[in-house]
Amino acid sequence: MTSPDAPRAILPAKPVTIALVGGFLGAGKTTAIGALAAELIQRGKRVAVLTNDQAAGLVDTVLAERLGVPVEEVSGGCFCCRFEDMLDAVVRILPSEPDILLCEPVGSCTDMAATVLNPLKLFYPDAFRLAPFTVLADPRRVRESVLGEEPEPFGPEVGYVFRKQLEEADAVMLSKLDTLDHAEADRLAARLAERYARPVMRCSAITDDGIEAWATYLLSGVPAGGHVLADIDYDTYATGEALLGWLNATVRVTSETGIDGARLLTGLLEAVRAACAADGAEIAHLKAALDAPGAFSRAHLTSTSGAPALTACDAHPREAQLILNARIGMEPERLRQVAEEALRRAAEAAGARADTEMLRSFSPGYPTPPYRISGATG
Ligand SMILES: Nc1nc2c(ncn2[C@@H]2O[C@H](COP(=O)(O)OP(=O)(O)O)[C@@H](O)[C@H]2O)c(=O)[nH]1
Ligand SMILES: [Mg+2]
Repeated sequence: MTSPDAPRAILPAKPVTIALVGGFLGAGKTTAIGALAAELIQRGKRVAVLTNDQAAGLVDTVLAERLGVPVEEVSGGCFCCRFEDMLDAVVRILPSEPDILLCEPVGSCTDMAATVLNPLKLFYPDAFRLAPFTVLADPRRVRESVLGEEPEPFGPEVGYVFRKQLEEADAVMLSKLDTLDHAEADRLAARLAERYARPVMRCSAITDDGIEAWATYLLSGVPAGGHVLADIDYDTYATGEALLGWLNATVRVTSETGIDGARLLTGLLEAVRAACAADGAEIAHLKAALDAPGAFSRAHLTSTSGAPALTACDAHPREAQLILNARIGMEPERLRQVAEEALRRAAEAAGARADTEMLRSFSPGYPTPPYRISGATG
């Protein structure tokens, strides 16, 4: 049954489980979704993925497509503000008859329980089963924004968004477990459990530690969306989001002698990182992918003080598409300059030509979700 007030009718052949995997920018959502998808597929489940961003041109979509499962992208705003676009994307993916749809909301968004989970529950009680809402927490950001043990690099309003994300989780997932020793993992998990009074799980999407237990939990029938934010201040939330500069670019890269993906991507991220360090701007997530038939490389950075994490292939294609996504505590216009200069320099150093096809830089606008249902929906 579809509720008469539902924005549109959705009637899958059988109910689809929807699992929202939230968390701040760079927390490890896309990587964890990849590991979770592999685990679910091994259990005989049909998996599909929904990616989401403020603008088109997503590294995450390319990464999700590489999982070999059906993928749809919702761009132009978060699931909450683009609820009907999210429904359209779900409808597009239904012909693949997924058992479970893994959805990654924009990492600067919160209030998902009220604006996405509750509307889904209310409007589509028979079309969807909601898996518990997992919110991933990067250990470093926990120390900064929950425990106050390190300075908050983006300022208090972004810290507010980070804490609201955890506050509405059905379960908190301490991510990047492989980067912690046992004592530190125990300490952070205990502090999170004490503060948020709900299950705290741990995982590493690199070693697969904790992924099996997470899959079992998601399929366990535990109720979802039980922690709607009662007192969210949208002005503070909007200020936090607007402090982040956003940039999505797609660039055609060519080289007669072949493109060295590792060199190009490392050079690109290093150049952006150096400019951020000079400006005192913190990187939330900077990611780039170089995509050509039979040749795929990618690199990420999740802080200005880190070194790029690179996964590169040996092939040197003559032509490739470069996708650059940056979410940085920097004015969008400055971010555009930094990215353009970094692209120019990295291409030159790699002996390649870079032609920008699309480049957008902006700050996310005030969140205006069309549906906000704060009461119990049964
Ligand atoms: N060490 C470690 N790094 C991880 C893990 N999961 C993700 N990462 C890295 O963290 C960065 C951001 O990951 P991503 O999944 O794109 O984060 P998202 O923005 O939350 O989707 C990438 O460099 C990943 O390789 C993990 O379990 N362990
Ligand atoms: Mg992601």
